[in-house]
Amino acid sequence: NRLSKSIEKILNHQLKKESNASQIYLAYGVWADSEGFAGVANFLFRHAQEERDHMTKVMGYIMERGGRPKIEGVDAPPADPKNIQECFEKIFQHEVDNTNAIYDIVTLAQEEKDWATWNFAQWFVKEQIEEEAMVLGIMDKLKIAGGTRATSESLYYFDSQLGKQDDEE
Ligand code: OFO
Repeated sequence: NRLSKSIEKILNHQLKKESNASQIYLAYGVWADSEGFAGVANFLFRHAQEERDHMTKVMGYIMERGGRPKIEGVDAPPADPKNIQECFEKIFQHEVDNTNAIYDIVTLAQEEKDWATWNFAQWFVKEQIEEEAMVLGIMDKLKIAGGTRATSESLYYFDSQLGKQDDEE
């Protein structure tokens, strides 16, 4: 059966959120590179691509269910972070916000007894657990490196490790 109008609408909202997420990671990656954090930039650029993959996943699902994806303009990314700590704090807040948006899809799918969409959204529920854990893990490493008082040596090490980090960690 086809998607209901309300499910189509919430999925299109999510499609746009994933595009915006990709833009945030891109913008922060450019910022990180300009600050000399080549490893962080590399990590953020790779993640921007993952967000774009999330967007196309939602787009594909809407089409598969007979709906019409809306490809709209993306929002301007937020201002540059003040420092590397704020960069990851903002990213973490963004991921928590995205998790809540996914939960809204699950809730609506449940209310409408749209079990296909409910099942589709479970992939994102799992993905958000991983993404939040990944960002928290990076924030822990930053803390160990000395937080705002980190030496340039420890930041250098942090940066080179992040450049090599496996995205699906
Ligand atoms: Fe698409 O998972 Fe992050 O935002």
